[in-house]
Amino acid sequence: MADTIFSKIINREIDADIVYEDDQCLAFRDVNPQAPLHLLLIPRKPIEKLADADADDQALLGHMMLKAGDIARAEGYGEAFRLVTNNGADVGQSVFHLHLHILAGRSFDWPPG
Ligand code: IU
Repeated sequence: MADTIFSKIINREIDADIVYEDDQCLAFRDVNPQAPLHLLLIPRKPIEKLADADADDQALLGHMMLKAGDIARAEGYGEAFRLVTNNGADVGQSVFHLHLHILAGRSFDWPPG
């Protein structure tokens, strides 16, 4: 997988406002927030998108889902947040390192646009 801006954030080659990290993942504030809370939660492991994860990644993905809730709670939005992952350019993925958008702090439409 090619290096992305997110691998540079993981490697501390560029700055980001990191709000959480552990040995498997980290979360930082999106530079172009779409809601009062807009974080990106990424695995340290370079996986381009969700569909490229495999059975070996089961524990990692479960860990990230649970951490997303923990992080939203720590940010004060534990009862109402949205998780989004764009899987592929056709649905809006622009950075090809798997990431969960954690969004909260306003109402959201359904279905999403
Ligand atoms: P997407 O699902 O791949 O479209 O989301 C990529 C997100 O990464 C998007 O919300 C950008 O604002 C965000 N982002 C960032 O936070 N920092 C960066 O340096 C770059 C993109 I490039």
